[in-house]
Amino acid sequence: MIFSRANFRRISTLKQIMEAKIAESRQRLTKLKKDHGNVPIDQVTIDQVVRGMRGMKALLTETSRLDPFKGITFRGLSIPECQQRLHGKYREPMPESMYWLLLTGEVPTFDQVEELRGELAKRSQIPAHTLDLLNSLPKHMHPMTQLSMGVLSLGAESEFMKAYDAGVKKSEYWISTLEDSLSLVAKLPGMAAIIYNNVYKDGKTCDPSIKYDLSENFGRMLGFSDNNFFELMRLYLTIHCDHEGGNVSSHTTHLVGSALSDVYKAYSAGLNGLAGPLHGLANQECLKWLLELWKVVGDNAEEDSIAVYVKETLKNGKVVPGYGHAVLRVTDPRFLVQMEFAKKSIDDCPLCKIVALCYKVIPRVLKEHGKAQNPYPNVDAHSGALLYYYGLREFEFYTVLFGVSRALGCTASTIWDRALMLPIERPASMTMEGLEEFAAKE
Ligand code: HAX
Repeated sequence: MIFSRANFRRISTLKQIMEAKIAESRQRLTKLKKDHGNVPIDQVTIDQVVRGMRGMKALLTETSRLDPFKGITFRGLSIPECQQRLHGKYREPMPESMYWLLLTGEVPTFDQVEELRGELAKRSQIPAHTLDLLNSLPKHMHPMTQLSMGVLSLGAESEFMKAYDAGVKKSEYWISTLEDSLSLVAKLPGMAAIIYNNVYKDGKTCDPSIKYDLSENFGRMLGFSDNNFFELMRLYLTIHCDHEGGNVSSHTTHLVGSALSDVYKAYSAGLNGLAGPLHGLANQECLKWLLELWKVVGDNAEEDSIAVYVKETLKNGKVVPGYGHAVLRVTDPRFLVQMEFAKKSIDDCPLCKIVALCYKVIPRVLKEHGKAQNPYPNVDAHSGALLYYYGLREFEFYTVLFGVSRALGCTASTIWDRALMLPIERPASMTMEGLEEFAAKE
C-alpha cells in the first residue's frame, strides 16, 4: 500500500502547493533586489565583527522568525498556536504538520498530513551501506558523530547530485532538493534508533509501521510503548525543529548548502555544529549537571542549596547549562511549554521539581553574577528531565533527538534557498589592522 501510485500523486500535491508559493516569492524577491537593493537595514559595528556577529541582520530565512522578547514563530505561528493547529488527532503538535507548515507556509489539512505521513513512511527504509556503516561504528563513539556520519553516507543516493550532473536548470534545483530532504527526514528516526540500540541496548531495532505517525514510530523503535512518551516525542520534535537562520546548526547547513553541496552533506555539517556544548549538546550537559545537583541537594531541595551549587559552578568558570541565549531576552517559550507538559502529564517527577526550583533561583544568581545578558532558561533546561522521567536516561543520546527534529527546519530552509536561487554565501572578513583603520577614522 505504501508504494502505490496514489502516494506518488500525494507528493505532487505538496510540490504543486510549493510551486505556486515559490513563483510568488520569486517575484517578491526580484522586486526587492531590483527596486530596494540599496536600502540599508542596519549598521555593522566592530563589536559585532569581534563578538560572533550578534544581532547582525545578514541572512534571508523564510521558515521561522525569532523575537528576543516573544520567542520563536514558525511561519508566523507561535508555539501555543502550533499546539492548537498542528495536532491532528493527537494532543501535541505533529512534526509532519510542522514540516508541511515550514515547507509551504500553510497549516495542512488532516488529509495533507496523512499524505505526508505516508510519503515519509514510504521513504523510511535505510540503505544497506548506511546500515553497515552504523553497525560497524564503535560503541564509545559519541552518538552525534555516528548520526552525522550516517547522514553523510545517505548522500550516495542524492537525487540532487544526479539532477545536477544531468544538467538540470538552476530554477529546478529545489525539486530534487525536496526529494532528498523528504528522504532524509524519513530516515532520521530509524537511524537514530539504530544508533541508540547499538550503543545502549541489544542492537535490535524494530521496523517502523505505516499504522503509526513519525513520533510513535520513533518512540517504538527506541523501545517505548507509553502513549504519553509518544506525545512528548511529538512536542519535542516539533519545538526543536527551527530557530530562525542564525543559530549554528541552521547557519552551517545554509552555508554548506549554498555551495550546492547536497542536503545530506549540508545537514551532516549542521549536526556537527549542533553537537557543540554551547548549542544542542547543552541538553546533555544540562541533564548531567542536574543529576549532579540532585545528588548534592537531594529530593527535598531548597532554593538556598541550589543557589550555593549554581554559584560553585560559576566560581569554577563554567557556564550554567540550559541558561542564557544569544538572541532571547526572556524565558524561552520552548522551556515553558515543556514545563506545562510536565504539569499536565506527570504526577511525581523529582527532577522536574528541581528544574522548576532552578527556574526560581538561577535567573537571580545569574543576574547577581552580572555577565549573562539573558539569565533565563532556554529549551535545553527542561528537555532532559522529561526524557529521564520516561526512562530515556542515556543523556549522550539527547542531542541526537534534537538532530532528528532540527532536520525539519534546516532542510525546509535549504529547499527554499534553492527555490529562491540564493547565491553562494561569501561574506567579507577583516583583519585587526583593518578594524583599527576604521576605528581611527571615527
Ligand atoms: N552561565 C554562565 N555564564 C554565562 C551563561 C550561563 N548560562 N550565559 C552567558 N554567560 C556568560 C558568557 O559565557 C559570557 O561570558 P564571557 O564574557 O566571559 O565570555 C557572558 O555571559 C556574556 O554572554 P552572553 O552575551 O549573555 O551570551 P552569548 O550570546 O555569548 O552566548 C550562550 C549564548 C547560549 C552560548 C550562553 O548563554 C551559554 O553558554 N549558555 C549555556 C549553554 C547553553 O545553554 N546553550 C544552549 C543555548 C540554546 C541552544 O542553542 N540550544 O541548542
